[in-house]
Amino acid sequence: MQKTIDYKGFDHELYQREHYGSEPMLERSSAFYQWLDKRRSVREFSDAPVAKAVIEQLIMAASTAPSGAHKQPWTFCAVANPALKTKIREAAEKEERETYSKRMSDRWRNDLAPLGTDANKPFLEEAPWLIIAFKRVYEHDKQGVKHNNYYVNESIGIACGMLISAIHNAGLVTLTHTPSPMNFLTQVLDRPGNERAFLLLPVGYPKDPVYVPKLERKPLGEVSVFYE
Ligand code: IYR
Repeated sequence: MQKTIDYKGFDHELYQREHYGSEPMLERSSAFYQWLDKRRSVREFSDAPVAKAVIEQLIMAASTAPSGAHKQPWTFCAVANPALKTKIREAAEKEERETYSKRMSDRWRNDLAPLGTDANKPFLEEAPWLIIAFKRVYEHDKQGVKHNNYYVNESIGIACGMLISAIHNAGLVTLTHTPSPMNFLTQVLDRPGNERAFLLLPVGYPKDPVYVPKLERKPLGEVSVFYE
């Protein structure tokens, strides 16, 4: 078997799939679901450190995500610097105070009540790392010409999902924090004009003990329709 072939003028390499019989396939699928089902958004963190080498692997895992035309239109900024975390917390809480008091509808505030969230975001200083995912809307080519990336929201959304799974796999916790508007992160982290903040994920160990809202996930019948 050839390892590489030419396909329409471009190199293609042999894809080595994983082989499972039907029983192990079902067993693995069920075990994976049950393991993912244990993941919870945790809002209270221990300040115990997490090695930079771990964060690097989490970001590499996220960056394996499929993306439009394989442009990988993302930059993950990992912040451990305490002064920067304080700056981010102050700016985020300023926006969140506006959001919770003025921008949110009563209905939205009521929907959030069971989660116990408010404008205070101590996890932005307590978690040892903050990973901020920036989407890269366009790139400059060698001549300095702008080229838009493709399916940027879909691509970075998938990458963030994979990052969240990688964090869970490491035995660490996170939550999806979405201060709105998020453009203060461009200034605080000195990002270039083609990047827009998409999602902020604090990463670390949970406070011990920690409690999370008692939630039910929708059953299969409510989230799927099968056409056979
Ligand atoms: N962005 C705010 C508010 C918030 C909104 C939703 I929808 C949530 O599920 C949780 C929080 C925040 O990050 O607190």
